[in-house]
Amino acid sequence: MKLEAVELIRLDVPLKSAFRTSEGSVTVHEVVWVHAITDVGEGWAECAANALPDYSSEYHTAAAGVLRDFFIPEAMKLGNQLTAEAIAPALHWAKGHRMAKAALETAVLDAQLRASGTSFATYLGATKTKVPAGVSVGIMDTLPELMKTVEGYLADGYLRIKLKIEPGWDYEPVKLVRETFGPDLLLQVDANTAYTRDDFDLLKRLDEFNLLLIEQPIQEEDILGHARLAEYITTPVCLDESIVSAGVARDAIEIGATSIINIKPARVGGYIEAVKIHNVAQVAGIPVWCGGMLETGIGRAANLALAALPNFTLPGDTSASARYFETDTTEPFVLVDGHIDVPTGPGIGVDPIREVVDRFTVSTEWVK
Ligand code: OSB
Ligand code: MG
Repeated sequence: MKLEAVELIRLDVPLKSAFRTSEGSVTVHEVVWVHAITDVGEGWAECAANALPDYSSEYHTAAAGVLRDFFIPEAMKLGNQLTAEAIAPALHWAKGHRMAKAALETAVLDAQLRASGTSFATYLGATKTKVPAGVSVGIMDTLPELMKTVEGYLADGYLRIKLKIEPGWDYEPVKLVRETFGPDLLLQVDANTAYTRDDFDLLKRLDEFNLLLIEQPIQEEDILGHARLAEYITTPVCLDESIVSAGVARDAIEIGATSIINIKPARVGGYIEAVKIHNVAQVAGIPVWCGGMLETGIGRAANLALAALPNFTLPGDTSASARYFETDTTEPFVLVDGHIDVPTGPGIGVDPIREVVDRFTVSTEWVK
C-alpha cells in the first residue's frame, strides 16, 4: 500500500452545551481530521488535539503543522512499503506529538482495513459486540444545575457517572450526587491535574463516597506523587494524562501510582500502542477503560472497537453522539440499555456524512 495524498480538514463542531474541566471550557469541538488517500482506498481519522494546549502540549493547528511538515512526508517516503504498522517506527525519531502520530496511523489503518474488509474490532482483538457507556459531566456553575444534568444522563441510561472536579468543586458536588442517587451509582471523579501534593488531606475526604476511582488528581509528570497519594487514600488512583506509552504504564503500575488506567489511543500515539497498554495492564491485573476527547463519530467509532477488548472491564467515556452533538459527523451512535454497539463494518465502520462535514469545515489543506 502507498500513501498518495492527505487532506487535513479543520472542523468546528458545535457542542450541545459547554463542557468545562479544571483546564477550561469549550462550546465548540475544534478538531483536525486526517483523510488519507492511498492506492487501496481512503481512510479517516479524527485528531484528538484540543484547540488549546491545555490537556497536553498538543493543539489542533500544531498537530496539522507537524503532520504536514514531517509526518505525512515521512509516511510518503515509505513508498509501497506503507502499512499502519510501519507508521510508528517511521515516526519514532520525532519526539512527542502523539495525537498527531495517532491520527495518521489511524487514517492509514482505516484505509488498510477497509481494503481487506476487516473491522477495527476484529483487528484490535475485540471480544464484545457492545460496550457499557459512562458519561463525563463537566463542572457547572451551580449544584442544582449539576443535579439536573446527572439526573438527565441517568434517565438516558448511562451506567456510570464521572464528575469533573477542581479545588472548590469537589467534596460538595460529590457528596450531593452520592446522597441523591444512592450507594449503587457507579461514580468516579476526574481532576485533570488540578491538585498538588499539598492537597492529599482534601482528596482523602472523598474516601467516604466509595468512588470507583479518582482520575489524574495531580500533575502528569508526578508519577511518584500519585504513588504516594495512592498509599494515603482508599479511592483507587487512575492515571490519564500521565500514561503516554506502554513503558510508562508498566512503570506506573510497578510503583503503585495507578491501579486502573484510562486508555486514550490518541494520547499514547495510536491504537497499536493502546492495545500494548491494555495487555501490560491485563498481565498486571489492572483494569482499563476507554477515555474520550469529545470525539465526533469518526473518532468515537474506533474508540468503541478498542473498548470491546477483554480487559476494558469498566464503562468508558464512550457516550452516545447525542451527549455531545445535535448533529454528528457520521450516523449517530445511540445508547441502548446503557450500551453502545461496536461497529462491525470494514475499517472504523462508519462514513462521514459529506454535507454535515462541509457545513462544519473551517478549512482544508492537501498534502501531496
Ligand atoms: O480528561 O478525560 C478527560 C474531555 C476532553 C479532554 C480530556 C478529558 C475529557 C473528558 C470527556 O473527560 C471525555 C469524553 O466524553 O469524550
Ligand atoms: Mg481524564
